[in-house]
Amino acid sequence: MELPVRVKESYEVNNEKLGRWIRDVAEMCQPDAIRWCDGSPGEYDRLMSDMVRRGTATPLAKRPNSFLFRSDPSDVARVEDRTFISCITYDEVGPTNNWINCDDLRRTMTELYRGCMHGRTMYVIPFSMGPLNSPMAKISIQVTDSPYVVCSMHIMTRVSPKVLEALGADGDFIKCLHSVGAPLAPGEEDALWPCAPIEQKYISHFPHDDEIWSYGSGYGGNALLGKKSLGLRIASAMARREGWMAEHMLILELELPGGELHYVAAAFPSACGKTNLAMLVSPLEHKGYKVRTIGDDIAWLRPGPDGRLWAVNPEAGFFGVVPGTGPETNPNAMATIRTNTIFTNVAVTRDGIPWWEGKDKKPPKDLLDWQGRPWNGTDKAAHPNSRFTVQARQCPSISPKWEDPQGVPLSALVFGGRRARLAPLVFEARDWEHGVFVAATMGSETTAAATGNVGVVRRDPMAMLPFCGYNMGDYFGHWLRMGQALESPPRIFHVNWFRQGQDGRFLWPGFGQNLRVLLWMIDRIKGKAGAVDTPIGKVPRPEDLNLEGLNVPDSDMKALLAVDREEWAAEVPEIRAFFDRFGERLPPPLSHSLDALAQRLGVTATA
Ligand code: OXD
Ligand code: MN
Repeated sequence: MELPVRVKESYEVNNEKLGRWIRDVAEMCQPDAIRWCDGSPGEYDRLMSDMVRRGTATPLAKRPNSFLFRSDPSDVARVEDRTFISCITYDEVGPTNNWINCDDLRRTMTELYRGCMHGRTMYVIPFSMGPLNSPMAKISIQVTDSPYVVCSMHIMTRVSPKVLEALGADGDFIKCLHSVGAPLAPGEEDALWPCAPIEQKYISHFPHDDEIWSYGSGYGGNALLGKKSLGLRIASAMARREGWMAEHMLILELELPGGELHYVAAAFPSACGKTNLAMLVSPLEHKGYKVRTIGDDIAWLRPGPDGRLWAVNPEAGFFGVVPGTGPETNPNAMATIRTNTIFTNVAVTRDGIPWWEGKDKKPPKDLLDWQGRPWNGTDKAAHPNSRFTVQARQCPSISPKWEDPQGVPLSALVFGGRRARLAPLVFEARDWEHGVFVAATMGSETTAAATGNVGVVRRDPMAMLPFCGYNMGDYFGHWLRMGQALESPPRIFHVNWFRQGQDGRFLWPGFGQNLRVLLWMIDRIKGKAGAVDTPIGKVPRPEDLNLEGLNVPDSDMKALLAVDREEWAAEVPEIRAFFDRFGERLPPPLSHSLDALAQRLGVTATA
């Protein structure tokens, strides 16, 4: 069939599958125009100027080339309830994912997509996750009707005509289809943040087809499909097929005095400090301990020919939570977002200075809140899930290795949650299998990164609960198998920066001081640091940590490292109940690890 508008604009599309897909999508969505994106600064500037003219974007003062966007109040976070992994059978996606049979879901969404781009331009974005010259790179095409998404994809991924060259005439690509789901009638004025009502929002993944269909939201992980949808959900399913892993992890580089380098990847649930840890400023820099950033959210891991696990950051930018980012908590992030940054849902002064809780001690006068209303001084001025979008290369702590096509070899994997009680500051798993058990059973209090209740403890295995593209029972099995494929696997640790005293005070200063915990890990790996064996794993004594110059009272240190048998015993039936949800898909070694934990704690392992 003939297209309603020209498909080819700036370059030839000689990949037949791509041409056909774009034609089919255009026929279904019926945009007024189609534009192929080239990822150039000129394209970014043109789209941004257009959004400023229409009032969607506001230029910020004193921050060159930076803009404020305000989303619709109904569209402020990932919508986990409306996120689907769609295969033929429920068993393939398992109990922790939302499932709809793929044919049914495609039928429902096709009806929504029909004519959904009326009055809008359809942008075609060729992008790569991972440096294009990396063996880990994945080529993808996102179609979207949101210019905000195009600009964000410029920052977060590698958008370039070179991607089409790499695709060639018959290469395969991951299909990412996105629409804000708000067609315009002729002459109808557009909303400042068009989106669809919640019951029409769908973030759907078809792992068998390497395809994503997102409808109705323009925000973050719902709409920037390279990130959670491709980088984690589709990638995790591909990784299982291909023998690698896609994980919700930051990657950092740790330099020791004398220049020895170690790489650490760490998985924490959303809004639990991955960006802060990745950009940590070393309090022991004068002693030669430095930290540099490789990535802050996603790690693609594969066994290297040397038997170690190698990590690549597939993203090109940071989509970070703004509140809580300040000169003390994360000076590197503050420096990163001084220019060329998109801010979404922060507060702003009347003269255009952005503001958020945690930026500085006192809010300025005359503040407009994230919805543009005069701030009432009581509610949050910035939305708790307000975000910055900025290129990684702007980060002062970025490592020269961050775009290495081979990635970096990992010394340690770290898992952690937000737990007011229970989990000590740090402990080490006995071996890979026990580490997989520790990671599979980690719990964390929920945050504002997803819609729903905040502060409720939920099991979030490997921080992947919302991001695993297949049955998590099988995912645990894949983790166990990967360990067997590694001759020198990274050591596995668990941390909790958020433990509180009886008085509700955080016991650990966190942020830069987390370096001391990383140093203990490296010393453990080198056989240089002590630890006590406890039922949950190996825990340092205060004297095993480098606490030089740090002012944490002895009683707090003791409380931070305490393992309370009764509290842990209470976890056992909860873990058992969680495991039971996977039925026969639960790998037996995990069940055995639970039995062994119960035995060490002196309790029985039944629910
Ligand atoms: C994110 C998230 O945006 O985890 O990184 O929600
Ligand atoms: Mn994340």
